[in-house]
Amino acid sequence: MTVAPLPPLPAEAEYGQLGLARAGLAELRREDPELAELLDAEVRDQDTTLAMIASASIAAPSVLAAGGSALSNVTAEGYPGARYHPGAANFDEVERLAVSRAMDLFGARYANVQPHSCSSANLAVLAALVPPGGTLLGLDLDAGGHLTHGSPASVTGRHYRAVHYGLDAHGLIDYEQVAALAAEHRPAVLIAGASAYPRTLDFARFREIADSVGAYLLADISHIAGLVAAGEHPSPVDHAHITTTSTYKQLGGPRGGLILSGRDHRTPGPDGRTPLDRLMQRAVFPQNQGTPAPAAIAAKARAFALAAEPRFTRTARLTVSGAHALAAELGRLGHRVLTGGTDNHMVLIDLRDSRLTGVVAERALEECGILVNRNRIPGDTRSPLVTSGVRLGCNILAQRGMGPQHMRECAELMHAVLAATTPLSDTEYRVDPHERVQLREHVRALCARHPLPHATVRADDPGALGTGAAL
Ligand code: DSN
Repeated sequence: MTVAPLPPLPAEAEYGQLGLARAGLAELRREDPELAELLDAEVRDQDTTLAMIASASIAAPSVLAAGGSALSNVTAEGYPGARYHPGAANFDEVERLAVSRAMDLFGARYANVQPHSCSSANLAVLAALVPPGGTLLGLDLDAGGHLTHGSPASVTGRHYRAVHYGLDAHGLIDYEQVAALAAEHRPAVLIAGASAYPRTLDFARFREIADSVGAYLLADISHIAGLVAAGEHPSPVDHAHITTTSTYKQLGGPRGGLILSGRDHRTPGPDGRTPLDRLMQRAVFPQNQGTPAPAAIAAKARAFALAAEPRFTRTARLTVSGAHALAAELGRLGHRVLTGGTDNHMVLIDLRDSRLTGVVAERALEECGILVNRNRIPGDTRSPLVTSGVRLGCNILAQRGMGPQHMRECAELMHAVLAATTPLSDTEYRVDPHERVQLREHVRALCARHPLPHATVRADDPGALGTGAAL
């Protein structure tokens, strides 16, 4: 049989990911303008909106490119060097890179980069460490905990006996109560972590309590992972047996999760023999997930590299100092700031003294181009869809280069929107139309002065893709 000569490779610049990205975006524009326009609109909206969502950050174009890369086409269950499918040579190297970068970034001795989210990471960890029907102890959802920390709305509150600790009169974690509940209920796992808690977590204290009852300590740092990586919040990695995090909230990574372990990585699991690192490997695959997401793992590798750079550390510092200033400015304007301030990126506002509910504040602010999210506050009697508070975060403001000196303007803008809002019921409201137009313009101008990094690509940039759409 005669084999025809291979056609020449395409020009260097167009071959590989760059060629794919260009071809993909051109194809989208040509064949699916409706979708292409929505993707472009999203880039424009993100650039012209003041996002203060505490659980969000902006991924760099290279993270988005890795996440949309040809690795998406690889199906390979298992781990590097031990896959259940062929064709994983590049993916093996990418996963090894992601694991070693994650360990370096967090000073960990074990990392698993396969969880599709931190929720799935938590489910895997709990399934490995808590027997069916066993007890776990975590922060109450209403006090700022997370669904997967034993909420009745999650399988973690149905398949386990979930006990919850709460906050003291100042809105701070009540470590005495944690210790008392641990002694009374002897949980298999104690969870340290929160979705809406603006203060520093004392991981050493949590570990002492876990040790006093023979529990494993799971630290879920989804909301503060960037601060931990940058040294702006104490690290739990050598205090907790296992640490979990999502990779998008504060790490500028793709949607995904991560499991870490530090000095306890060889500590035996519940069977008294299997070390925790081996237990976690099995817990993720095959016990809780099948195929990993190779392109997302490439994007994690890229995000971990960026998070190790000095620029990330500078942004993390700006995030914390900005949040501190934002809390102070909002307090000055008469808003009730929970716990009186913040130690991290997050500010929680209690709206109960105002005429507005959380959902009304959220929607009115969104109309004027400011994104915050409604949040229940301790003792809230309103439903999670309505709530009596809002949660703000400074991750994205800091990525825009906005720090303490810009927070007066941000706080005054928020205050002006809320003052221009007339509630008609718990969910209905009216924003003064004249004020709305003016405030929206003000927000747009503020965003233009502090554009998102990389939101626009210069036409003369050799890497320009000719569209604002993410890859
Ligand atoms: N856990 C949700 C939050 O805190 O906003 C989404 O990641």
